[in-house]
Amino acid sequence: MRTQVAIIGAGPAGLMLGRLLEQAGIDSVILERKSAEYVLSRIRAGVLEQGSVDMLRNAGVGARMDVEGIPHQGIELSYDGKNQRIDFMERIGQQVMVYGQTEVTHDLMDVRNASGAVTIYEAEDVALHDFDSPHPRVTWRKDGVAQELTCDFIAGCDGYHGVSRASVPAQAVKTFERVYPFGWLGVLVDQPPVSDELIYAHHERGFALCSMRSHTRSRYYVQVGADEKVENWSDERFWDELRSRLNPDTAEAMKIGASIEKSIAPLRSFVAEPLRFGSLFLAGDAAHIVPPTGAKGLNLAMSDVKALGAAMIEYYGERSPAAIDDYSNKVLQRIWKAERFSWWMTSMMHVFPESGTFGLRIQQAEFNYLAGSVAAQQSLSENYCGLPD
Ligand code: FAS
Ligand code: PHB
Repeated sequence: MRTQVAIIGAGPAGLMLGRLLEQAGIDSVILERKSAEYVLSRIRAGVLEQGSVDMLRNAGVGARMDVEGIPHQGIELSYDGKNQRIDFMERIGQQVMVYGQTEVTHDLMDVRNASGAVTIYEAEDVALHDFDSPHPRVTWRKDGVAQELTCDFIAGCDGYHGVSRASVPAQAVKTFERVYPFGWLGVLVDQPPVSDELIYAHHERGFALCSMRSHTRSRYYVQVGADEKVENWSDERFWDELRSRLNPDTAEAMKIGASIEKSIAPLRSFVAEPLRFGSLFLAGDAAHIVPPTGAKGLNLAMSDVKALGAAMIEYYGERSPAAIDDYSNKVLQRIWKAERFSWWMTSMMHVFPESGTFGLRIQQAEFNYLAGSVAAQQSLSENYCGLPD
């Protein structure tokens, strides 16, 4: 097989990149190790920055989001029972869109299927070859039959545990990582959200988040130990723990029910540098990971492929390598700013037992400064709603 761009991974990064290239008449093949059903079964992000909303609309994939998505003009922070609303619209005149990653992925899959572009699901043992040359190759097995794809570029959109970054010689890539001593236990439930907006809560028992997917489906999280196991958490235990971390009125108003999904996500901050290795480019979670506190993960993946897609379109259109040569430096600027914000929000809102009483006072001071400062609320707002590209 032959294509212009081989894309590894059919998550939001790979699918959006494929769409941007297809709109420019550039051929791509996506290789995904799981089935489409499995990819859609993973419950991930819930909040889209305006930049991601614009990308979906410009890619002709925004119609369902514009009907089912819920614009949000602020969030609620709850700190040991004290509430503080951050009004994005009042502070910076912007908003975000609540529309689940599952739906984004579904919409991107549908438009790719309709275009006839090739996506190979359940591709086994994907391997990257000769990306240090202008003639890279990808091999895999499908139904036991060995396959090969030759291409001009490989886009590694295969997430943190993917094969792309792992294929780069260790001495060629520098990694930066912080692993947090806790994870997020998340529950999806078909009950109306407890609040019109997201509630990020700090409590001495741990962080909690009240989010949603629609007016009838909610998404809730509690901070749990890094070694916690989901099988230790009955629905009843989860609801009791969640409500114990929220202010009494919110806890009282919460509508609980049987979980339709329950999982624990580990939290880490991670960046690989650089993000280009000859004909191989890394984008999305293959390149970086942020703790979900700042709702940046999916949005960073989108901004990565916006830059990578534009660079590849420039290369094929003008035969200019300028933008592909600048890709890594360009996106790393924005990646590190999102890493900073996600680390900052995680540091303020979670319980870090090892930080002691001094650490707790610093967290309280951080929140009190935020509650009393328009400038601080503007800063949180512009980071949460999305910094400029
Ligand atoms: P993805 O991981 O989504 O997609 C990579 C794809 O590559 C997958 O489909 C995978 O199967 C495939 N792949 C992997 N290895 C392969 C191989 N060898 N060959 C072929 N294909 C391969 N972000 C938020 O903003 N908010 C959240 O609440 C949030 N919650 C999260 C919870 C969890 C458990 C995880 C893991 C992440 C969460 N994230 C969240 C971040 C998440 O949304 C990512 O940022 C987003 O999925 C990034 O998209 P991709 O880069 O496309 O990577
Ligand atoms: C979610 O709805 O899954 C969600 C929302 C905001 C976050 C993290 C997760 O910061």
